[in-house]
Amino acid sequence: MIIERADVIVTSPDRNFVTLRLETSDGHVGLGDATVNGRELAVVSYLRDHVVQLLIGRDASRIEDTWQFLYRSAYWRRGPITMAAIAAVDMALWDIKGKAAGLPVYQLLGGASRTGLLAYGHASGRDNEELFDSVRKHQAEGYKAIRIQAAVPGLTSIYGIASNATFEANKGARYDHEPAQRGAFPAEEDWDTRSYLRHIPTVFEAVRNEFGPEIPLLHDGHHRMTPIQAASLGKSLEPFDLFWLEDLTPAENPEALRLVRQHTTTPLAIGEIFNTVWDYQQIIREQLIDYVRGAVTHMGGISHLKKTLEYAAQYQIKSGMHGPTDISPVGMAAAMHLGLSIHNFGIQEYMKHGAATDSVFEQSFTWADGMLHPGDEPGLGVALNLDEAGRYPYEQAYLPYNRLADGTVHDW
Ligand code: CS2
Ligand code: MG
Repeated sequence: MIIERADVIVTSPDRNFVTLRLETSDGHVGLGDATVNGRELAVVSYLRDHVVQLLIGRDASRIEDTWQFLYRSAYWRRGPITMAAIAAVDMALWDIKGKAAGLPVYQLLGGASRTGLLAYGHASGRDNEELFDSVRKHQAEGYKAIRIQAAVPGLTSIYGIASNATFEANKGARYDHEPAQRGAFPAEEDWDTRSYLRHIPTVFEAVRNEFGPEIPLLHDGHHRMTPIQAASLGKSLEPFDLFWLEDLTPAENPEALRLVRQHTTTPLAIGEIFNTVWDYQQIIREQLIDYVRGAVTHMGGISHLKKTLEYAAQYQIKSGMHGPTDISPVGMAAAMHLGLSIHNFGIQEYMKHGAATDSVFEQSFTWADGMLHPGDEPGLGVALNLDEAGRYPYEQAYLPYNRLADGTVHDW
């Protein structure tokens, strides 16, 4: 099972995706997701210019050895670009191993630990009425757990909220900048943490009054608070029994969560921009979080995220893998196989991809009654339609950024 061919495919059906496609001497094809939202071509270069030639002629069955070789031989370790490139190779090799064995990848990882994966979707609205519509739309699509993001009075545009046109088009199932906005410069939004902290508890109170106590509710703070502000938010949301509060403080200082923990029992999730187990080491050991947000795509692949989650399991910390649409269908499939097999699965984020994306990536996962299942096709269960992929060339796109009222650039 020798790797004979390695191609990096960039396609932009609803958004940009970077996919590594490996072919072996015995005819197996393996796919890996290497998409880093807004910085896609950096990973393309890392793979095409530095990795592909190292793969040709290697034994495709040696997944762990290939991971260690790519990680340790580069000298420059960690970081989103390196770890997404390694992730793509790792995913593609698991895909090939599954195909060679005639088994879905979750069987190679130990088999199913559950019947399906509880998934959450993203509801948003400019006011409570719109937000309720968006929650109802998600419930009608089967979602049993829902992330709640709301506009803040006085702020004209904030991330995660659908504006007029977007809301009308999809009842809040997609928001502005989802997918990232195509163009040569990022859009600018505004931000004010004090207004946000005043407003958000009123939104959760209204949602609980409307939808009752049972539905698991989540919220994302997008790294915008100081530790004491984050502590205050966690405390003020305690009466509304959140499933988790995500990314409250900037990820560079994970020990900031110590202070948040001292003040609130609201469960905490972090790590969608983390790349290795070392980013998590301290906050797992000190039990400063409840959910690991890392994506297979950004955490060095199935092999490395599995190790991270097994370390987390020793501390009763569960998975909450990142799953917005910038995780490609290949990355989502990898998350589903891993999530199905580990003991400490928590929840899976799931934003549906668009029709064009689904035509490029033929998928075999199922979505029923609020639960995902990767299916039983050998490997990851995703096929890349190269003709369709070729119809959607790369287009530059950026996530937005935000400024305070006085013009200061704020945290993402
Ligand atoms: C978000 C993402 O899904 C989430 O929790 O934080 O939408 C995030 O903004 C994008 O994935 C950025 O690439
Ligand atoms: Mg997030």
